[in-house]
Amino acid sequence: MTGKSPFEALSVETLAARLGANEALCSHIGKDTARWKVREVGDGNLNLVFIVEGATGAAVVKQALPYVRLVGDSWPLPLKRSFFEYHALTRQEARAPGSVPAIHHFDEGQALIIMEYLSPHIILRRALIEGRQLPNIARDIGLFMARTLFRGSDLHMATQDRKADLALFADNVELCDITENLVFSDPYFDAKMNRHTSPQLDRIVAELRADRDLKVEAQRLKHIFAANAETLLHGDLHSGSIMVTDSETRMIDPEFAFYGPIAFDVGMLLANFWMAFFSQRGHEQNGKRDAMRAYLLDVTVETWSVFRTEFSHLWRTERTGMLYQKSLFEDQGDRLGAEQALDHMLHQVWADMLGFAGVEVHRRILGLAHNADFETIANADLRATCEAKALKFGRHIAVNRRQIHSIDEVNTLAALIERENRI
Ligand code: SR1
Ligand code: MG
Repeated sequence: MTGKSPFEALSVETLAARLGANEALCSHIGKDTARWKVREVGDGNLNLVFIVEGATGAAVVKQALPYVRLVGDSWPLPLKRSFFEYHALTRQEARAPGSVPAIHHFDEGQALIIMEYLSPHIILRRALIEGRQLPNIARDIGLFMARTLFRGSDLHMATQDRKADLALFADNVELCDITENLVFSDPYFDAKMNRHTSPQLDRIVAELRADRDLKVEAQRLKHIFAANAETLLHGDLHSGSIMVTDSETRMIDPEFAFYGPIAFDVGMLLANFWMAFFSQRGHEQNGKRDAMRAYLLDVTVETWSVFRTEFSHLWRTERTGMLYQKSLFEDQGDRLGAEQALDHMLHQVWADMLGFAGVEVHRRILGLAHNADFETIANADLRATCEAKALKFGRHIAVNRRQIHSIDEVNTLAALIERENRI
């Protein structure tokens, strides 16, 4: 199969015949296609994902479809998202080595990426639902975010390189459009594809849609998302985009990559930890999850702390871009000036991060794309109780983001809301 043949979706039945001559794949798994075993394992919203095992190894073949898999061909989506995913992965590997799967091959025409099969990794979201406490995720993800977000910005890059990249990723229009609508607007009106646990959440949903302060804040955040082309984002950094073992963490699926605000990836990620926290009450069939809840709040503290510390370290050691040049500060003996600018920047990232986290919580409960943390709670009343608390938390941090000063403050609030008896 070459990049010149017309696009055709792979299937379990056709994959070996179509990729049997692919040198990169054969070199990793063996060229005897009779021994290949193919499984389709994609459980995301958009793409096909195959695991192909051969005599000498295994690999993942990920292929974009010309539509949204979750919805069907009534919602077309360009294949070029695979191009953005490939280019984002190569940049993430350069900026945060070892944090993403190795790429074996990219075929733009067939919108497919052949990459390293991560085993025995599982999706982080699944591990958190199972109540597993992974020791390294806060450190690994905090470092990943600081390194990719700092090194993809004008704080570090040569400005001509950053501008070329900005132009390249600016074409990821349709995936940005998904985020712009699904995250920042749809949850706050009666959008066609919305759904929520009903009737249990009906009253709360009506209250949120009538909440002027919340809607204004959500639109302010959308404005920042669309207008603040600060760095190359992962763009969809939730716990379903991270694969883990007890000792390893890898980020996957950056097809939503584009130039946006540093705070977006951080907020989306922390929102998913807070949702995992609020969902634990729904997963207590085999025992209390008090320790898991404490662990999840600790993870938010450590992730933010690692992100802040590494970002500050890079600010002091790798600030080679055209922003806040050393010639204006350190080179004139004004280290304090550089520290002051860093403080201002981190303060802004903090406040915007809280806002992005708040709306991410809302969209996962009120919009089209829900998450398994809540969805796997079979008892609808119990699910709604967990969701209602998360909604309340999300509203508070989005609207009050400029008045909240520490992650301990946020977590004290989360714990208070989680223990409330009434919703
Ligand atoms: C129609 S796509 C819905 C969601 O799935 C992806 O993982 C993104 O989070 C997107 O918002
Ligand atoms: Mg994805």
